[in-house]
Amino acid sequence: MFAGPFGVGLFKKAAESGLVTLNIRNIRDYTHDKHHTVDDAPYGGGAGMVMKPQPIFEAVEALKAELAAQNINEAIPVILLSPRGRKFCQQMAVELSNNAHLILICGEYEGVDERVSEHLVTDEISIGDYVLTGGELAAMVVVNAVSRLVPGFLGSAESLISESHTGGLLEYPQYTRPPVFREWAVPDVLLSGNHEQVNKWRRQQAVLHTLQRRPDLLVNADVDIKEK
Ligand code: 6GU
Repeated sequence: MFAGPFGVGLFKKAAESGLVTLNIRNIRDYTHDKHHTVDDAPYGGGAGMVMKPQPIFEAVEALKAELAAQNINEAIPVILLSPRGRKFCQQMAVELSNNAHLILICGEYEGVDERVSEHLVTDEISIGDYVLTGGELAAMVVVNAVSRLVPGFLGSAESLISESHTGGLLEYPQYTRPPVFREWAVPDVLLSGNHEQVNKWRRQQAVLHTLQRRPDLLVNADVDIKEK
């Protein structure tokens, strides 16, 4: 599943240059029985299966041992992707990007033995209020959002400054050539060459778009009294 999204574009480039490394493990490789069993029926009954603690603990311990062998001994966040987790946001991506290493565990919706949450995991993350069949796509979302914040990942650091969710506002609208497309003209101010007016317009548009589409963001956004 991971080969596709991480085998193209900026991530591929960053991986090739050694800026980011993805080290994917299959939980089944850490089982000890003939059938490589990773789940079992829930105690107390009920539908679905529960992921066993042993293969998950051993997979994480193996990763930590490999890092220790490379003299990497800092505390490494161990994150369980689960619909029960804290809702992922840009602020969390920024915080996670300050770690040199992260361990992500892809849970399954039916559940993971609670001892994983209690004794192995340092944080549980969900990517939104909807249900996926497993944590893999969520892990890819987290890896993508965090990786692009690694210095050098993006071509220009500028694209990080004005993008949506940085500063709590949505990004202002962008236009490119042609100046008139199907009779829809680019706003005059953007063609004026007046950078002060352009910046003022962009700021107003960012506030306006946020008000119209995501008023919830304005509560914590970086807006002054006049903009409020
Ligand atoms: Cl992290 N896992 C699953 N299975 N579903 C989700 C999710 C995670 N985040 C949102 N929905």
